[in-house]
Formats: sequence, C-alpha cells, structure tokens
Amino acid sequence: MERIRNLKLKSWVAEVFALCKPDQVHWCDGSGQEYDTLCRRMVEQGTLIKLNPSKRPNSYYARSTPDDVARVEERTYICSLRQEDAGPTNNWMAPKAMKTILTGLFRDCMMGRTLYVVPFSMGPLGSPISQIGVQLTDSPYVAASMRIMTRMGQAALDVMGEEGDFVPCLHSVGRPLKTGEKDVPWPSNAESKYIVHFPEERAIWSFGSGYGGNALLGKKCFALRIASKMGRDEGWLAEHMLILGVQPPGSKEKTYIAAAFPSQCGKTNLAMIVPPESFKDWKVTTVGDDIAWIKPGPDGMLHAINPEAGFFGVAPGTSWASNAMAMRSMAHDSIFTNVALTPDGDVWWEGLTEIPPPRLTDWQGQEWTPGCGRKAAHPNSRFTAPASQCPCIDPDWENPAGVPISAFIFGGRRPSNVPLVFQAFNWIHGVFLGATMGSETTAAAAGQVGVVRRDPMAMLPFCGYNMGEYFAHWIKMRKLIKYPPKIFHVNWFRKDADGNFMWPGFGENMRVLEWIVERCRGNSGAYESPLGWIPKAEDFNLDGLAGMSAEKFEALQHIDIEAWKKEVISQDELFVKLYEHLPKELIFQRELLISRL
Ligand code: O2Y
Ligand code: MN
Repeated sequence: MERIRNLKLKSWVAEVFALCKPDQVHWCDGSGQEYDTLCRRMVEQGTLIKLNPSKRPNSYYARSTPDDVARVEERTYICSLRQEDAGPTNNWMAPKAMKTILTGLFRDCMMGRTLYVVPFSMGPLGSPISQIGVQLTDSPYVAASMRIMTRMGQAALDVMGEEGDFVPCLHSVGRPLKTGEKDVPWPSNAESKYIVHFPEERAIWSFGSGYGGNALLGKKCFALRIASKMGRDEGWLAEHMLILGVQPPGSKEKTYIAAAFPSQCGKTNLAMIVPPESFKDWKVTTVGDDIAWIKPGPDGMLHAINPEAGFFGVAPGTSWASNAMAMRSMAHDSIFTNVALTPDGDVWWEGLTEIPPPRLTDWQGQEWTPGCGRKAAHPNSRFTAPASQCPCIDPDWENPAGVPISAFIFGGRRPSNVPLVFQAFNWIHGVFLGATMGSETTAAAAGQVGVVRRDPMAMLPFCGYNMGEYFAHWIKMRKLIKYPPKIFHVNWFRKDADGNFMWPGFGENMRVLEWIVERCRGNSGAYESPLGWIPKAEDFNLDGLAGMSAEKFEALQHIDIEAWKKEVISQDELFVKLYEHLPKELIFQRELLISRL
C-alpha cells in the first residue's frame, strides 16, 4: 500500500478495510500472472472449472446460485439528493437513509475474505473521453472478469497519478466467512441485494450479488448510470449503443454508426455482422457491442469510444451461423458463466448446435440429456471475452479520439406497424423517435402478446437521472455539434398477417446499413412520409434477395395511418409519467406527427 501515491484512494481503501474487515488486501496489477493465479485459486476453491485446454485454451467455467443469475432492477437505486432528480422511472431513496442501510450491511461483510483493489479505465488508457474507476470487491471472480471487461491494474493507477480523481465502486458478495468456515463455490446473499448509485457523489455501492451487471461495476453502473449523469453535467452522452464501421467497396472512407436496441433484439449480432456473399466486398468492423461514450469533437462531429474492453454476451442463441465473430472472440482466454458443460470439458448452450450433445452437465451441475424438460444453459448465461480477440474489431477501436459518428439508429422488436427503416426529418424528430421507441412482447410472455413496452433509447433501466431531463439533454446536444449524425429507426421484426417475418434479418440487414450509409453520404433516395424519410423499393438494394419483390418490400414499409393514430395514443403513457420534466419540443413533435397522420 506504501507504493500507492493517490491519497484519496489510499484513505478510501483504509476506510473500507475498517468497515468491511477483510482478512487481507490485494492490489490488482492487472498482469497475466495475477489473472492466472486468481483463476488457479478459484479452481482450487470450486468457483471455477478449467475448460479442456485443447478445446478452449486458458478458459474457465463458473456456475452461480439460482438466485443470482441476472441484473436485479427492483433492487437498483438512483440515490440523488432530490427524488425528482432520479425521476419516476428509477427506484429512489435519500442518500443518507440508503448509506445508513448500506453501512450496516457492509459492516464486517468481508470477514474471512480478501479485499481486491481493482483500478480500471473505462475507455482507452489516457483518452480524454475515458474515465477512471476503482472497484473494491471481495469476489475474485469479479476481479478476474474486470481484467477482461476493462483496462485494469497498474496502467489505470498510472493514469490516475497522485491527484487524479476516480469513481469509487464498492462491492461485496455479502457473505462473510466465520473462522474456519469452508467457502461455497458462488458466495452471494440471497436475502439482501442492493445496487446503489449516488449520482452527485459519483459513487456506487453494490451488495449481495456476484453476477454480471450487479457486480462488474464498470459496466451498467458506471458506464451508463453514473456516466449518463456525468455526460449531462459536462455536455456528452453515455448511451446503451453498439458502434460499428461500414466501408463500401471502392470507398476510402468508413462510416461509423451507433445503434440503440432494447435487450433481445440482436445488438451483439448486429455489432459483428458478417456481410453476406452479395456484400462480399463490403467491410464491417466492430468498435463496441453494448455501450458508447459520445463527445463533440474538434471537427464538429460527435466522436464515440467503447468504454469497455470485453464482451459480456448472452450465450444462448449465439452460434457459428448467428455470430461467427463472437464465437471466434470466445475461442480462448474467456470465462463462461451458467452455460452447460460437455463431458469433454467444453461449453454448450441452447442454439449453439442444432442437435444437442447426448449428455451434458447443466448450469446447476445436474446431469442433462436432450428432452429432459430443462434448459441446459440458463437463458441469461454469458461469455466474457476480450474485445481484442474479435476478428472484426475496428483498427480504431482504441483510438483515444474515438470514431466520428455519422448515424444513430434506434430500433425495437415490433411485429406490427413499424416499417423496416426510415429516417428522422431532423435532430429533434430523431430524439422523438428514440424517446418513443419500444419493443412488443411476444407469445413467449403468456397473455401479453402485442403489448408495447416503451424503452426510450434502450436506456430505461440505465439512465442515472430523470428521463425527462435526459431527453432535454439530447435536444441540447444539437447546439454543441456542427455536423449532427442523421437519425434512423429500424425494425427487423415486422410480421405479415400469417405471422411470418417479412424481412430475413441477420446478414441481410447489410442492405439496411447500405441504405443508411448512402443516405449519410447523400447517395440514396427516400420520400417524405408521416413518419420520416422512407425508402421505396427503387431506393433500396433488393438485388438477389430471395423471396423479396418490390410489392413485398412496399408492404414491409407500409404505414397504416389508422394503426399509427393508435400508436401515438399508446406513446402517451410514458410521456404522461415524465410530464413534469418532458421538453416541450417532444410534445410539439407529437403534435406534428398527429397532424401529418
Ligand atoms: O444480466 C446481467 O447481469 C447482464 S445484463 C447485460 C449484459 C451485457 C450487455 N447488456 C446487458 C443488458 O442488460 O443490457
Ligand atoms: Mn446491454
């Protein structure tokens, strides 16, 4: 600890040490040797299983407890000084009252455990867009995962220096050990979980969970909830967006696009889209698959970085057919959580292969055979893989200046009403499209077919302040940029009257990207519709697309005026909820849409 020069860090670690009473402190340097030691100890302890090195070199497998498998939104709080600043879409408690509860929970909570000090940079080391955080955690699984998901260790401490600031992220699994007590493979606290953000103080406290977004605090807690508040105060955006680059054949220029989709809409797949045979000369590169930090650059454009260094992707449904790039990213040096284990020591999940292996061990450690009636992998099981291992990672993904963004895409799962693609008339109209976006529930949610859940900009669970103020911030951002990105809306999921998807999706989404890129470059046509600029069949590349005629494309793009009048009414619910802070510009946009309809 003597070698730690940052006084704020030194005294915070001492304070947490006194409160949580760990047996020892380990300052993470982020080295490969340290990672190997952490993993080896977790194997000895039963937290990790080492996968077969000839199948999955240097990779590990973890199983959580059944009560700790996903983000816990109902236990997630934004503790701003005033409730109004958290807004009606966030859980809130006064910071003082919450600190009293948390201090009680954290007291002695690390007894019998090691406290890991995990310094990390969100974003490329030293980039003016990046931020430094330090996570104090009693979970070696979290420390090892943070090495994949962030730039972690000594390099981050060096950026921080003696005086540099950082976001303190305190985490405990909430399961102290009595003297001589044997640890469990996945310690967590089944009774008490709190994921708490103090936006004014820029601090995070997380208790009771060791899983994903609850525990890897650089991700949703810092890079979205705290960073969205920083962005609002400082004039930038922290968004739930993938970032990709598209380079048409013969063009020297790459067009970068950032896109927001709610979960279950194929964000990681789009981020790593493999152009189909008909687009074989097009290049698509990935900058990020989940989060974008976006700042006005000196050239008048918005520039984006991916604050993360790894992918924490949903395993089920990921396969060589759906996402070959993700498969190659996780081929080695990865951690898998809550997937199934094959008899030869590799991983499996639903959708990985058409025919499941004859025998597996499932995510709860039970024997599993096809047709046994249970899922082998948990539906929210994950792979944690370094982004640097993605074969289509963009050469500029670590450029400290970020990449210039030409287009934003908002999208959702909308089986009816919403065309494949259209473009906002202008920035404020684009903000309105993002603010009203939503996804329809499918037959999987019993009794709820066709219900639209609004998830503005896919940020509903991740905005660290009042959502109405968030819309106002988006509107204000226009004043800070000379060349605003064009804004688009897409829907891959429209169905016909017989319930069949009208668009093939997957690699063919390249055609939509082509129209968007050429729109940004002033090369593709569109006509004015009540919803925005929309391509007709002649404006869109349908060459060689099996089963798609101009008529079918027109049906895919059809705007049913009566249905849209109902849509506008259904958009009202969230606007009413946010009314007190809703910018008047969005109310005007709604009026304009009604008058166009
Ligand atoms: O369930 C979790 O803890 C993970 S949530 C997650 C992980 C990666 C990317 N996105 C998400 C999300 O919920 O949007
Ligand atoms: Mn996400």
